Amino acid sequence: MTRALLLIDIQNGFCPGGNLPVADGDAVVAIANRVIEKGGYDLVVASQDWHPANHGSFASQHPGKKPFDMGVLSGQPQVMWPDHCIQGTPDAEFHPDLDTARIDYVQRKGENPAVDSYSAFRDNDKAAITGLSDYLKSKGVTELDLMGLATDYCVHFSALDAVDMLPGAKIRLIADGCRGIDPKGVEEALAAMAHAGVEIIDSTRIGI
Ligand code: VGL
Ligand code: ZN
Repeated sequence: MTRALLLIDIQNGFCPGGNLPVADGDAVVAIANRVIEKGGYDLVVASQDWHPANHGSFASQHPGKKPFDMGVLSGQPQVMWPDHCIQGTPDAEFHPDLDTARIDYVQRKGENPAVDSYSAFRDNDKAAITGLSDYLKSKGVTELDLMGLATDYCVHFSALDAVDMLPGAKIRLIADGCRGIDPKGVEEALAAMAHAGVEIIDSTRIGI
């Protein structure tokens, strides 16, 4: 049994004061640190939203669009986001209080301006994968716990891809270690993850 923890996008950009803040997003940092310390994981991995300044998910790249309008990217409906997590800026850094010393592998994503990548495992159009599934398979990961930001976007699609791309592995969502953008979206995401076979747990179950 090889147990891994996947921390999704615990970055300044998704915390209060960031460019795409998730309400109470910074509340997940203390939970992440406790889970890292007490969880007894063999591996800790983290994803990092890492966009070029001209990323096609940014409303700023689409004349007439405002942040949170709908548009199209790579042939799919796409939320037009405010500019966020631009490579090399403080907005893209991990939250300063996150215990990054324990992170074994960082998966950057969203680098191709022509497609968004909510999932840490592959682009939204599923055409290109990141290195994360190969990395976790090379380590023989049989259990993956995940948590982070945002529940209804990057956590949601990372969890579904984990089920799909790590066949046979047990996937668990640490629900209290996540915060979302839209309450209705969070509810739907939790239902979709549970339906896909993701076990929904509470961080208080970790390390006791
Ligand atoms: C995310 C929207 C755009 C996320 C990333 O981390 O959930 N959401 N980019
Ligand atoms: Zn993004």
